[in-house]
This record gives sequence, C-alpha cells and structure tokens, in this order.
Amino acid sequence: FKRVELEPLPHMTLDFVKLLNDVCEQCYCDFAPDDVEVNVREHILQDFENFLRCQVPGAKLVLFGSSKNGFGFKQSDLDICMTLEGQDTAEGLDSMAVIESLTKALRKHHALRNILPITSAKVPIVKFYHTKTGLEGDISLYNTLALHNTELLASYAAIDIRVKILCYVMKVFAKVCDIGDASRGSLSSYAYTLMVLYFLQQRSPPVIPVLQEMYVGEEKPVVLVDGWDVHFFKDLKNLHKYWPEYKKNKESVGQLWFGLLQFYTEIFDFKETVICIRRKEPLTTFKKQWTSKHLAIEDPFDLSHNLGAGLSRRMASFILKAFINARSVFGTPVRGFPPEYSNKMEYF
Ligand code: 3AT
Ligand code: MG
Repeated sequence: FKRVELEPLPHMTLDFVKLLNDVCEQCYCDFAPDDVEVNVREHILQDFENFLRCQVPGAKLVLFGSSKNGFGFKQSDLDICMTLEGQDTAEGLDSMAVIESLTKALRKHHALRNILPITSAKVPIVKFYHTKTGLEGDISLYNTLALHNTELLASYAAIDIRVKILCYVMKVFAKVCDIGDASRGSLSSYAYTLMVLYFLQQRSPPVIPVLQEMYVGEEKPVVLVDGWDVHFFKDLKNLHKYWPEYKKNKESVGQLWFGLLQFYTEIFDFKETVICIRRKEPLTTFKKQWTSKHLAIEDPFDLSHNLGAGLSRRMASFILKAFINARSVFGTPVRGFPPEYSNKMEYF
C-alpha cells in the first residue's frame, strides 16, 4: 500500500455523525439473523450428525465461523468441523479416506446437493448445498484452530455491542465494494473482522482489551493446540476487575466507523506494521519478515499465517482505494444518504 494524497475533508457535523450511527445500527438490524435462523443452523447440524453416525462411526460435528462468532449473516455459509470420537487430533488419521466416506455418506442425504470434496487445501473439506434453506456449507476435518479463533471472536463480540455492529458494517462494506472474497483474490470476512478488532484495541481509550495478553495469577498460561498457543482470557463477567480501561471509551458506533476509515487511510502504516490482535505493542513487518507483502494480517493463533499473503499488488491497491473512497463518502456531511447508497444496501 503506497501512501497517497488524501482529499481534505470538511468538518464533521454532529447531525451527520448521528446519521452515520443510524446507518450502522440499521445495517446490524437488517443483516443479523434472528433466533429462528440461528436455531435452524443448530437443527441442521444435529440432523447431519445423526445421519452421519450411521455411516461414519464416531463422527462428531461442531459449528464454527460466523454461525458462532457473533458476526453471521442470514445467508452466511455453514462452517462445520468434524472430528471422530476417541481421536483427539488428526495425527495418524487417513484424512483422504475419511473425506471419501464423508462424501459418499453426504451424497445419500436427501436435503443435500452439489457435494464436492476438496482435498488440495491445507484443511481438506467437503462442500455442500442445503436445498431446504438454500445455505451453502462445508465440513472440514480437525479444523481445531478455527474452533478456537471462532471462540476468540465470539468473546470480543460479547464484550461490547459496538464490536458486533462495526464488524457487520465492515462485512457489508467489503461485500458491497466486492473486496470480501478470498477465493477471488481479495480478503476473507475473517481478515476484515481482525482489522476491526485491531482498530478497536488501538483506539484511545480502547474499546476492547487484548484478551490473549490477559490472565489471572502469576504467570500467563500456555495452552497448545497444533503447536500454537491458544490461551486467552475467558472470564468476561469479571473483565471489569482485570481490565482498567473497561467502558472508558464512550464513542458512538458512527464515530468509530468513521474513525476506522480514518485510521486505515490516514494513520496506519501498512508497509511497516502488522495488523495483530494478540498483543498491544506494535508488531513490525520487518520483525515478521513480511516486508514484501502489501498487507500483513497475522492470525491470532497460527502466527506463521498472514491472511494478506495472497493479495496481488493490484488487489491490495483496489482494497485501499475502497477505504479511501469510503473515508470521503462517510466523512462528507450530507443531509441524508444519496439514493444510490440506499440501493446498494438493498443489494443484500
Ligand atoms: P461469513 O459470514 O461466512 O462470510 P465467516 O467468519 O464464517 O464469515 P468463512 O466462512 O470464510 O468466514 O470462514 C469460516 C471460519 O474459518 C472463520 C474462521 O474461524 C476460519 N477461517 C477462515 N479463514 C481463515 C484463515 N485464512 N485462517 C484461519 N482461519 C480462517
Ligand atoms: Mg462462514
């Protein structure tokens, strides 16, 4: 990301911040699933598990991703992780054979179509389409770190409603601008969520703490999964006792959304700094040896994983331009949103 000249913005007005805030809150109301939709997902999961158990003995399924992390859309895919009872890790497991029997079994399920095994990825998956709900989904094997990062994201979402709203706004923004599809060379929803969390941790005063740095007792515990430390502070009911900045930030969601756009266009140095939510102290691309990348987003657990690694220069600059454009749009007070923007929202 090269620093470019930014257009100077007029003064923000109170009325406009209020309007921004309304738009953000509306976005959350429009796209968040209701209880019924959340329950449907749990039912599908239970139905799959009952069905699979007859064909793949010991199969256990858990939902993860946005069905569980607090940032799900009505139409978000179903991310399911499968493990086998009595087998704690994938070590020694013939993944290909399991994927094969899983594929065969799913093909017999009356509500499923387009069953497609993908074995070339780091984590092998079987994709499917659920005809009754129109939901797409995939079942992955022993995707254990993803279960932990789902729980981490869900914890941040539970701390403050503004976290949830902003993550929805960011995901809608990414979809509307067509910069939110990792399979087409841009960034995943997960990456954009990490960008929001990082901004909220760096805000002054911060809106959320760095849960991975917090612990009770003398020494920080280390919990290893696949060789990575997955410890984070989980006692959210007592967060106020352990985090001195609890509820100090009083900004509205509208202020924070504009603040986020300013942060990533005016302040944050993509060349020098890694977006890293596991520690408060800045982490440099130099230290990670990620200097050749256009955008560095470190996975909170798998520290060797840069979520921005797959971005081409063109795509990185396209993404930055979307942020620069949004800074102007959301930073220029108008009386109401021009109709073309409301139409874009309806696009979902
Ligand atoms: P959507 O609402 O489905 O767009 P999501 O958070 O479910 O958002 P995905 O379906 O792309 O996002 O991914 C499902 C989960 O898999 C989210 C996260 O726990 C994990 N995950 C996704 N991409 C990565 C990645 N590149 N590295 C590590 N974990 C990932
Ligand atoms: Mg998903």
